[in-house]
Amino acid sequence: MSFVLAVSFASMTEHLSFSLTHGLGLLQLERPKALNALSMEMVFGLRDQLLAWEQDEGVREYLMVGSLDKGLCAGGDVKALYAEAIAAPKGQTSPLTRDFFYYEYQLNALLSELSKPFSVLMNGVCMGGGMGLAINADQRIVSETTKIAMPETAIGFIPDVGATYFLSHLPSEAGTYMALTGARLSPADALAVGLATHYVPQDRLSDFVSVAQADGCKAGLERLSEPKEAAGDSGLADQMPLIQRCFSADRVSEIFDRLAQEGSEGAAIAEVMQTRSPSSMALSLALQRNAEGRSFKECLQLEFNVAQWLFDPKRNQPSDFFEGIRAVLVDKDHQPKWHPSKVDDVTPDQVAQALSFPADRIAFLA
Ligand code: QUE
Repeated sequence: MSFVLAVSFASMTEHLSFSLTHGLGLLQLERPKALNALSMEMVFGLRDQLLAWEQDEGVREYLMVGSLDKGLCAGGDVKALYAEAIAAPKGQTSPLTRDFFYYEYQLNALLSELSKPFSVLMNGVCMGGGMGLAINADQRIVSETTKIAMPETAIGFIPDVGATYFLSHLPSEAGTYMALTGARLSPADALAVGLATHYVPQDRLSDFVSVAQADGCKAGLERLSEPKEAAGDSGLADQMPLIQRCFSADRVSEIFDRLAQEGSEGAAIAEVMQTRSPSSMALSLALQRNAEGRSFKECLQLEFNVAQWLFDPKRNQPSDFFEGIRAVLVDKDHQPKWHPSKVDDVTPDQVAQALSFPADRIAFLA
């Protein structure tokens, strides 16, 4: 993709490019072979460019884009974390298991406090860490290719990057459902629950970027967006009553009991949850319930506590996180061995310890 216009600034670092045209600061993720999976270097690159542009009066607004073909971002580069972790000496953790999340969450917080309008194209894959980049944009633009999810319980992790905040604010327990199951939302679903704000058809996205670069994102939306109805019907909206009934419970086992009362629709959801890490589900549910009254940054800190608890070598427990990455992304056998393997064996004491784990306080930038 190339944008040919009066470019007053352009730079490229590995897997990112930035340009400034007519006051629009364009931030582009360029790591298509890894679905724009976010490395620590990409986190630093985005941080430094945003901090510079925050101080630059020539920048009026921001637009973040990924690959117009493949999507915004598949999440954090968890394969790199896995590679570092298995290379570390026994009983030790690699620094990346702290640093990656620390700086990723710091970036998520910075994105929540930008002083200029911020738009993002959420076409294609927009999952996990990709949602952390997008969720605080003022204009969150989906197309018919959009696939949104917080899929971390499938790899033994927890919905992070502020999901404790933004999922807990969704209507009718939709966020609890997303957090525990990792359900994939369609563009219509995302618009229905408010995770997205605008719809621009896929074949107009490159025109949108061109118009935005010439006349700003507002003009781009005025000329090229369609009403939300153009995204079609939301399957999630239809399931909302069931989701509200089942996912309002405060224990995972109770959610399973309620799903069992709901016929085939409940059974299909329970079947997905049977494949997820029991610890991840228990921790995710606790995080969702602990979000009430907390700020976005407080939620990020809680997630950081839990993440660091998961990696704490002193627990002497095999990590569901590395087992999940192995099973889903490395060996791809899709047969993770979770510890514990049953939801009833995750104790309330463990969950409480995880949320109050004494991880470093994140020094937020803004
Ligand atoms: C759950 C996840 C992730 C996932 C798959 C899951 C995740 C993530 C990736 C991913 C995808 C493509 C890549 C890559 C990572 O997949 O967080 O490096 O090239 O980043 O089921 O949470």
